[in-house]
Amino acid sequence: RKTADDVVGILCLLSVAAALDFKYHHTEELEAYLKGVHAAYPSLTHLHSIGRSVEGRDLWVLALGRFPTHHKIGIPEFKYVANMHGDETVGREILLHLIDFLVTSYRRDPVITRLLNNTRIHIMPTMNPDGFEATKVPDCYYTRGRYNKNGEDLNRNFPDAFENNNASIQPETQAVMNWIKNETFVLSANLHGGALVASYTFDNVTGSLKGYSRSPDDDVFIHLAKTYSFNHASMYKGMGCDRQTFPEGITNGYSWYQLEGGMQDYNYVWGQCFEITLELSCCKYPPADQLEKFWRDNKAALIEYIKQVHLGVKGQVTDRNGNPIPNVIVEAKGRPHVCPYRTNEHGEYFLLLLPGTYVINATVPGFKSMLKTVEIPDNTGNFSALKQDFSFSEVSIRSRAASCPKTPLYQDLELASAATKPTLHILVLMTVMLVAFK
Ligand SMILES: *[C@@H]1O[C@H](CO)[C@@H](O)[C@H](O)[C@H]1NC(C)=O
Ligand SMILES: *[C@@H]1O[C@H](CO)[C@@H](O)[C@H](O)[C@H]1NC(C)=O
Ligand SMILES: *[C@@H]1O[C@H](CO)[C@@H](O)[C@H](O)[C@H]1NC(C)=O
Ligand SMILES: *[C@@H]1O[C@H](CO)[C@@H](O)[C@H](O)[C@H]1NC(C)=O
Ligand SMILES: *[C@@H]1O[C@H](CO)[C@@H](O)[C@H](O)[C@H]1NC(C)=O
Ligand SMILES: CC(=O)N[C@H]1CO[C@H](CO)[C@@H](O)[C@@H]1O
Ligand SMILES: [Zn+2]
Repeated sequence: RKTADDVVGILCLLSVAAALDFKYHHTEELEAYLKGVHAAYPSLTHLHSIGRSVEGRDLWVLALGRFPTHHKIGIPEFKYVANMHGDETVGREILLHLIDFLVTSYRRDPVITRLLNNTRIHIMPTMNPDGFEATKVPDCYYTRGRYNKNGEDLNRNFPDAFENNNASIQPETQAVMNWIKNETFVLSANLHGGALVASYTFDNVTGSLKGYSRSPDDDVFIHLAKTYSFNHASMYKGMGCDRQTFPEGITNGYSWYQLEGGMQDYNYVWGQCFEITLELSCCKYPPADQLEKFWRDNKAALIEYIKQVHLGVKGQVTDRNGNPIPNVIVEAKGRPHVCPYRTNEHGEYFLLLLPGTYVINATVPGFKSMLKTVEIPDNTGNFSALKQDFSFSEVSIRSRAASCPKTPLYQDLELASAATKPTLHILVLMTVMLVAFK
């Protein structure tokens, strides 16, 4: 059943597809492409800038989904961010091809249709447009274009959970921090180049831990990283680059090398969002004639990874009258986050968990916790996490907003005394876990 709209859509689609060849898209071409996609698919996409770079370039985000302009209760938010290091360019281009693939597959491919009907996908092709434009001579190894215009490494620029990060927060970083605060992101990946591996949190540690910096959700992170590496054409083989090897194509961030102020730890600790870092090419800025192969090698992995946003359990916390309660602490027993995960303004929570039996604990401080045992199936293929709502028997109860400081949480632990900090036992537990798994 073809309507006039469809025909117009297809014509636009052809022109958009024709415009997207395998080459590098500089700022103007990138903007033209994103605007063209939005014009061709106005009800499936939402294009907005979340801020500006030091040199005033827009930080574009294209949101895709059945409800692209706003959050819908029960629909998880997913994001991909690329080109944070301006001279690492593969992610920037393959995200444009991912956009093309998603919009052209909607209502044609049943899996992509269900994915877009049940997920809101945010795509930021470049977080460092100034660094990209500053890279005049493509180089496989390293150029000044890695940094933003102020010479700051954006992946060392976020507040750090372990160490006071003294770097001054850059406009690009601040924009992403505001964006993370604005949306209930559940899952994310940060696309880099210069290696071939999927790396997961933590990147830093407290104390002098050797070898591995384990988060309470280590099993989930390993699953997420493997989902990418095993759906990639070769990452899972673990060959890496330059004789560097990574078994199964994954690594704990800290095991590989320690860094402070990275975006993935920030997402996990303060953003309630599980993020991994994907290193997609040995050569940071490869010739354009290799881009088609990079897209082919990553396409299935990019899609399978998005589906993982439907792992685990989600639901709403309400009072006796059915009114949602924001800021309720909802965590799986035995997996305390250093800064406890809380419900959003709609009283929603999302917890990424592998299949198994868990006790979910919903707590409004000052009230009795509600505990529910859930059996989580392997349901990512259903495009919905298990649903488990909580209804408190009181009315009009309030939970105060999270008071997670931007100062290093783990350092606080070392400095403060147990008597002065109410949240300290969680921190202690966390640290004990970190040390115990050493
Ligand atoms: C996706 O959503 C559209 C719009 O509501 C609907 O027409 C279509 O049936 C849905 N498709 C699937 C596979 O869920
Ligand atoms: C950061 O600043 C704090 C306070 O000014 C100082 O104590 C600390 O040593 C600094 N850290 C680094 C890594 O420079
Ligand atoms: C935050 O959300 C509001 C309301 O949807 C929107 O107007 C604003 O642009 C968003 N800001 C960012 C940084 O995403
Ligand atoms: C439930 O969570 C709250 C807040 O994090 C905590 O104080 C309480 O001990 C937890 N209850 C159980 C049984 O784990
Ligand atoms: C997927 O959804 C169908 C229909 O709602 C349900 O019967 C099935 O058990 C679900 N499968 C999983 C693995 O959750
Ligand atoms: C507490 C701790 O180990 N912090 C480290 C975080 O990473 C920075 C940068 O590598 C180190 O200087 C810190 O010691
Ligand atoms: Zn990088």
